[in-house]
Amino acid sequence: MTENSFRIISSEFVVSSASGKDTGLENFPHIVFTGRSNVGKSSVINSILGRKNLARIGNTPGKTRLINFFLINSSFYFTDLPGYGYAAVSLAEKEKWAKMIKEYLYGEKNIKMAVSILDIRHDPGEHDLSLTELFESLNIPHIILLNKKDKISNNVLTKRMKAFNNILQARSSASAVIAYSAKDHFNREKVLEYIKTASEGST
Ligand SMILES: Nc1nc2c(ncn2[C@@H]2O[C@H](COP(=O)(O)OP(=O)(O)OP(=O)(O)O)[C@@H](O)[C@H]2O)c(=O)[nH]1
Ligand SMILES: [Mg+2]
Repeated sequence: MTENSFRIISSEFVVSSASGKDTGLENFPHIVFTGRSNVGKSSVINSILGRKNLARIGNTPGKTRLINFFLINSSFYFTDLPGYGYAAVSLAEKEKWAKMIKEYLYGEKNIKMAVSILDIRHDPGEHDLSLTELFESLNIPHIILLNKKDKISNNVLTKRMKAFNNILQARSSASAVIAYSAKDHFNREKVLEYIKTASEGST
């Protein structure tokens, strides 16, 4: 890492909210993290920030029910969206989550980038794909992280990257598809490059 590299200097939890509205958030860029429940959103946020337990990591899928906002380097926000697709949650609850996420994505004008998190072992589901399409239609630049890379061999990694690129080609305009591990921080520096660009993002 060179001297002038972007670094995470500070990170703090700010607020849990259904929308981020009326919570006193500053007019700073937002970087949004999305993904199915249990895919490792909170773990990835902790890994990127170099924190052990800032974003709460749940053993119970579907634990994060509100949108969690974190202030990074006193100048931009990380947004941890509640995970979707957890089977044990009622339809009414799922619809409530979908409405909350959509209202935030459509309503918040400071969103500079979305980070979609998938499990590298599993193909993306319809919900994952429709979210990347939504980002595209809202002109939100996005990257895709294939998390839990530590759980597969390098041989399988090559196959999975190919499979993802084939599936995503048709449905996604993500700027990058990056294998990641929240456990051993594989590709953290690469992801920080994207975070840097988005957090400095001109409007
Ligand atoms: N081996 C491995 N385990 C991981 C990785 N990322 C997350 N996990 C584990 O996966 C489980 C779910 O992680 P969370 O970070 O809570 O997932 P989440 O997407 O925030 O889940 P919800 O908030 O419930 O939607 C935890 O047991 C984590 O320890 C990874 O890169 N490698
Ligand atoms: Mg979580």
